[in-house]
Formats: sequence, C-alpha cells, structure tokens
Amino acid sequence: MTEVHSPSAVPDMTDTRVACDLFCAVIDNFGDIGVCWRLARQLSHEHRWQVRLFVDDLHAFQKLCPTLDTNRATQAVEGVLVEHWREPTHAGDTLQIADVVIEAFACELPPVYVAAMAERARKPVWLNLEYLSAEDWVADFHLRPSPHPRYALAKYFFFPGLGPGTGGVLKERTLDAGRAAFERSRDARAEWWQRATGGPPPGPEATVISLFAYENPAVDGLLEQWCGSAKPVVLLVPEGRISGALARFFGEPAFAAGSRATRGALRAHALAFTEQRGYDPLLWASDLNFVRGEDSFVRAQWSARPFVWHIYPQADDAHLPKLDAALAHYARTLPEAPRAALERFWHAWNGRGVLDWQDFAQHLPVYAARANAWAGELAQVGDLAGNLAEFAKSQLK
Ligand code: TRH
Repeated sequence: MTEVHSPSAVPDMTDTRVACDLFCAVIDNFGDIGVCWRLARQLSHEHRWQVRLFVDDLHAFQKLCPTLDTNRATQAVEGVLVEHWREPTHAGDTLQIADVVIEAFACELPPVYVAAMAERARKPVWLNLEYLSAEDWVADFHLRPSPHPRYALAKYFFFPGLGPGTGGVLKERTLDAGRAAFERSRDARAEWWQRATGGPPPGPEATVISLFAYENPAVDGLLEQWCGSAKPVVLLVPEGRISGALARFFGEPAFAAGSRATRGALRAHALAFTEQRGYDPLLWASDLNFVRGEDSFVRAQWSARPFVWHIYPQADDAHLPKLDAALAHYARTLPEAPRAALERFWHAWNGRGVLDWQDFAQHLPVYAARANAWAGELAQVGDLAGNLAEFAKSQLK
C-alpha cells in the first residue's frame, strides 16, 4: 500500500502483493456483505492479494462469520483485514490507498480517500462492483470507464452476469470438489443431517427442499400442497424472514432452530442460520432449493440442483424483467412444457399467478438435468474474482 498522509508509518516495500481496498455498505439482509466477504476471501486466498474490507455493519457480517468480533475497529479474519467503516467519512486510522479500490454496489467512498486516490503517483484501479443482473444490456456496460468530474480518475463499472461478456459470478476454485466430496460420502451426508436436524437423512422416496426466502404470501398455499403431496416432502428452513409464516402455519409460537413439525406428507425442520460456508451443504443435501437475493441465487446455480428464485423486490416491479432475464438463460434449452411450468412457478412465487406444485414437480427430473448442464454453461463465463483480478492486473501494468 502507498502511504499518503502518514509519513511516520513505513510501508512494507518487500510486500509485492496487489493491495486491494473493498468498501461495503450493508443496505439490508445479508447479500451485500455476503458477496463482499466471498470476494474478499477469494482475492486473498486464490490471488494472494492483500485485502482490506471496510464494512459498516459488523453485526450483519457476524451472522455469516461468527469469529468476527463486533467490538473491534480493525481485525484480521482469514487473512483479510476487516475495518469497521464506522462513519461514511472514515477511511481507516492511517490513510492508505490501495492498488485496486472496489466500491461495492455504488456505495460512496470517503471523500478524503477519493482525494488521496487522485494524489497517488500511480493511480489505483477503481471499480464499482454492481449488483448481478442477467439482462442483456449488462454485457455492453461491463468495464466501461466513467471519468471523475473533478479528479483525473476513472471508475470502471464491473457487472456480474450470467452470460458471455459480463463479469460472471463468484465461484471458489474448491467449490466443485467440495460438492463432489459431499455427494460421494454417505458418512459426510449422514453427519450433516445429524447436525442440522438431529436425525438421519430421509429415504430416497422423499423430496428434500430447502426454503430461504423473504416473507411471501404464496407460502401458505404451497405448504398446504406439500401436506397433500403423494410423495413425502422434507422441508429445511434456515431461521429467517419466512420463519414466522411456518410458525403460523403449524400453529406454533415460533419456528426457531431445532423446531420440527409434521402435517400430512410434510415434515419441516427449522435450521440454525450457519456460517457462510455452511450454506452450500444445505443446497447439496436438497433436491430443490428456494433461494433469494443475489448470493444464495448464485450458490443454488453452482449446486447444480433445481431452484426457485425469490428475487429481491424493487419499486415499480423493476425486478420482474430481471427475473425473466434469468429465466431466459436458465430455461433456454428446456422443452416447451417444463419451461412453461418453470416460468409459471417462478412467477407465482414472485407474486404473479397461482402456485401449482404438481404442475412444477412433475418436471423435477428434467429440471435436475438442466441444472447440471447450466452449471457447466455458467462456468464458461469464468469466476468473477478471477475476471476482476485479470482486468485489474491489465490496468496495473
Ligand atoms: O440476504 P439477501 O436477501 O441479500 C440481499 C440484500 O437484501 C441486498 O440488499 C440485496 O440487494 C440483494 O439481496 C440482492 O440474500 P442473498 O444475497 O442470498 O444473501 C444471503 C447470504 O446469507 C448468502 O451469502 C448466503 C448466506 N447464508 C448463510 O451464510 N447462512 C445461512 O444459513 C443462510 C440461509 C444464508
């Protein structure tokens, strides 16, 4: 890192690693910090970058990373230096400007930091990491520079996406091997079920479903349909915003971690919200995953299992074209009938139409094959951290 305003501190000139500052303002929930934490770890572990992660909400962060100490202003966690971004103008105790500066989701950098970026002899590579969208226009805007109105600095827009020409989505190098090991090992799966639900895995006749979603008026109807299903349904619900609906449905005061309820063909388990790495095995243990927001949406795709997306709702239904854009990629090669059923089900889960479980579930084997093929197609776009590192390095030359 280059010292700008702190002549007393001596930079370590022997450290030739790329220094990266990543700024994350948590808007709500876990997606903002979920994406940033994953990216920070990948840049540190896979690309050997020296990463500093500024986060304004350490409590949200701690849910994903329980070893984080919410009382500390600065701490090293898994090789990443975490700074509590305690106020918008705060830029660390000594002002150090990194080689690569990433502002996540258009959060505003501290003005003093931007001014110091402009003073730096070798200008940093400045990136705004955008939210993921599968829409076609994304490829046209990916990596476009935007000049700063006052300083001799340019900011590049880095767009995640599902298609060629975009920045791709995050995928750790070890992810596929981790999934394969879980799928291969009966012991690993049995251990997971024991830890998560206190019992053994269900038999092959059951459909296992994980449910991670926002509050959703469609959930009652779906739970009813699962109760009346011809095949047993085992539902795994991490504690969160949908838990209240489960409690009401089963007539319980709460549906907190460890709770279990049965009605008809439906057996539901409430699971503890896990450390971020613990979320993937839940997806791998399930036949179908309900996911939401951005990061769990991506993880579901890498799990190579069918999924249903509860997209983050925006004003004026601005999210609906994004939902359809994702469907266009994901459902591209499906035959007409399963594709139409998938669209109906995703739309209904997002407030458009009526959910019909039978209509959807009859195609699950077709969706499973497609999910597997799609994970391969998506991998062709390349991992976001790798794509970002490659671009930054090309600019640093
Ligand atoms: O939590 P989300 O809804 O997050 C967001 C934010 O709302 C954000 O403002 C919005 O813009 C964005 O969505 C689109 O959903 P997401 O993105 O799936 O993030 C959830 C994170 O929580 C993800 O990293 C996985 C993690 N997780 C765990 O670590 N443990 C768990 O048990 C579960 C269920 C999830």
